[in-house]
Amino acid sequence: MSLAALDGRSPAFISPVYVGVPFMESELRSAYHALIDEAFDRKYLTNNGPLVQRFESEIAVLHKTKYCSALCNATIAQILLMKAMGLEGEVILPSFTFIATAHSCLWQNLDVVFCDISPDSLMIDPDRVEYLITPRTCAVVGVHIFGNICDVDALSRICSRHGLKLIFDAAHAFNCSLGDRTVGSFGDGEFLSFHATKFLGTFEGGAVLCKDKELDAKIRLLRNFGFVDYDNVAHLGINGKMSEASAAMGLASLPMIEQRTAKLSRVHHSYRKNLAEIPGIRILPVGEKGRSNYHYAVILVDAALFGVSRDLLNEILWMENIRSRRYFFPGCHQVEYYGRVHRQRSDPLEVTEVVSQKVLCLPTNIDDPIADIEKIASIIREIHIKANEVNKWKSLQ
Ligand code: T4K
Repeated sequence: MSLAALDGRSPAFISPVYVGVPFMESELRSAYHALIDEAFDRKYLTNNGPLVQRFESEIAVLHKTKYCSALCNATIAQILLMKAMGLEGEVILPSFTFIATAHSCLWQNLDVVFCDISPDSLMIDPDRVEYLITPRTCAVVGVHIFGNICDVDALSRICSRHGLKLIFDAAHAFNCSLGDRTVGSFGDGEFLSFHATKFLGTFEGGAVLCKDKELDAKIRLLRNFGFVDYDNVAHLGINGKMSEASAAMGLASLPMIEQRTAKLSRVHHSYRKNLAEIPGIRILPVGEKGRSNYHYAVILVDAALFGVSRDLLNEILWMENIRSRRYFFPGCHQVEYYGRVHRQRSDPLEVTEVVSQKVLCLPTNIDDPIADIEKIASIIREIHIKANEVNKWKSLQ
């Protein structure tokens, strides 16, 4: 097989294949239009409308939790959750996450203390959390990444021992579980993302899931400027509301979750099978401890064994129109803003730094889960076989 980079042939895929391409089933389009027609007829487009309320109750039932407040995105969901909890001081969180998890803490005037991750799960390492707790620590934020669930039991034990709030960023964990315990039942509060690139997208959107009535009520006040009555503003709120258009997209998408999961599970297992024999490529296992939505296919590239660095592999894949992504590189502690402005106390983050140099997300929502993945895997295999030529090509650039 030839490579576009070496042989100058056209890319293996005519159109780019992306990580994070939204689901666009034909049934989704018609169901969405029907719900939007309802909103047009009602002339009610936002401010806790009937579609938002329906969406909230369906999400709460699916996640077997008591309360769900729908919001404009997951970043605002995290900020409002932390504000409603009245957090002050330091928050312990992984650096290996999307930047929004850390930024939300700073928006709430909290100091971030980055904690290392476990090399197997790529999620916050509870053993490291314990070392980072000080009298200023008020909360721990775990991030359930790539469709897997954090070590929630160890984190719960640590947080109850030290009187800390426990929050989970469940942006990647829609409808995921640990055994028979579903997201929505962990910690003091969790939040989902319904961004367009997520398993269930509402253009933009997010939600807080919790079991505490007062916490939910507070978030509802905060998302609506802090109004407690028509003319009475009792809190420093913000506009964090979800629109009816977003809720319509969410409601239209809910009947698709089984077929999406089945497709993505086929994709994941196809990647596992096709990449298994390639030296230096490890595919992150998902769904081994419970239900996953299989939305991410993540590989870790050992450059010494594979023969080519993760970054060069990424570059060559892009030349084939395979738009792989380096989620999450660099770790939050290494992005320019955090280096310049926030010289925070932190764990040494050795695992985070190694993992963020190796990780690469491959496209999952693709047209043909079997043929397309065989093609992507054979390109990756070819890059390994032709490692010397590929490295030479790069050195001549
Ligand atoms: N916590 C975690 C762990 C998260 O991963 C995220 C978000 C959050 C919190 C915060 O959630 P939100 O506040 O966003 O609800 C994307 C998403 O924008 C972001 O939501 C997501 N995580 C992150 C992992 O990915 P970018 O900056 O990489 O997006 P972008 O524009 O490069 O798009 C990614 C790929 O998706 C592209 O290759 C093209 C494709 N795409 C994108 C869009 C928007 C499409 O094909 N169609 C589209 O409409 O952040």
